[in-house]
Amino acid sequence: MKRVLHSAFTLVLCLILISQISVISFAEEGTTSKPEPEKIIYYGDVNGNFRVDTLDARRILQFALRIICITHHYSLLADMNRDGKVKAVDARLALRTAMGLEELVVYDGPVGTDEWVCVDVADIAEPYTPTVAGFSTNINDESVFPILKQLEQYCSYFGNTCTFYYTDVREKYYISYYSDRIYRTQCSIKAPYIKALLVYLEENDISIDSTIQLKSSHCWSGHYLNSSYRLGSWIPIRTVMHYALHYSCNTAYNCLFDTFGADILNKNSQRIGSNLRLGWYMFGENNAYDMSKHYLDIYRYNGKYKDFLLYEMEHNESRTRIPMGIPSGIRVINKIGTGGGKTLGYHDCAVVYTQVPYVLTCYTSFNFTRGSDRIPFRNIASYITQINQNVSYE
Ligand SMILES: [Ca+2]
Ligand SMILES: [Ca+2]
Repeated sequence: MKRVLHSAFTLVLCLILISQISVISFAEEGTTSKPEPEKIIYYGDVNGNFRVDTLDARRILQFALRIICITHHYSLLADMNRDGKVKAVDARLALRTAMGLEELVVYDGPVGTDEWVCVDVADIAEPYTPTVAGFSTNINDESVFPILKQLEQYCSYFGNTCTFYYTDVREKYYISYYSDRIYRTQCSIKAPYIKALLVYLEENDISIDSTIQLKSSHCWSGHYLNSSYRLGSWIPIRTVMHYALHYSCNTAYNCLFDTFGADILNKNSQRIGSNLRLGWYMFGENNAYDMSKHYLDIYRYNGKYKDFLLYEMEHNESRTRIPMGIPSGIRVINKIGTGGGKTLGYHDCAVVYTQVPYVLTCYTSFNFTRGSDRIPFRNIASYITQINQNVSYE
């Protein structure tokens, strides 16, 4: 959407500019008598007066937008950048030429015919127009339109119980499905928190092998750290992080959160432009769009503990959602989130290392007691991978 708006904005700006300058040049033409120009044909002269002025730029823009037709001969002259097509960029170049910002270029091609031509519809790249509510994208690469259509239809089965946000790590493209819908983060918060904490440790010269104490207030029943260590034990930070990422152990995460606090994450959220904030409680609320910023941040993390973080996220024991939708041989790091009751949330957030890697954050309110509800994650990941691998990044 952003790109479409941007190009529409550029065109409108261009039109305003052209109309304003035309008025000025008319006024000037009316008050002075210019000498007859030499009879040289230049690129951009689409009305045969041997000059390139704002009237020419306007005609080229109107032609490129399919508002008017011009003769075949003038369509050859209108191709300012000589790419074989007449588009808004040619009108912009003609305008710059008229304003003296570009050199006049003598036309050296063949003389065209007097036949009237119009811009072919196929030459205008139409943006993809979704039909399913909640679905949006800025992809206008026609080669992936059929897969986008399938993904969109697939999403329509779930209504807004499923949300996701996709972007490649260059942030050139996005696909969003209800990605502004708010959920409890569940355990998908643990990887962003630990990434922020690793930066904090490095900046404050705290060793990842220094120890923190396991207290009774940290303990969640049925979670791993408290069944492996006695209360009051001093445990290396590295080990506590391993439990939080590998087993998604709430006791381990609580031990880190209680020791180091919420600000570590909140400051990082502010830095990367995410609205996610934690208060007294170690889980927060946000949406798939904001969470994608945190996983992009994990992808971009290049600090001392990068290998540790990526290893733990690649070898965690919950790999049945997004990772199972990715062809083998492609590296995937992920962190799931699962919770029931009033704060129902069944999520997975991943970085997928395709040729141009991407982030997929999938937030849902699926019923986590049904194993079959993992399958949509895999299907969405599969569609997204095909799209990511087939769009042009030029
Ligand atoms: Ca002219
Ligand atoms: Ca052109």
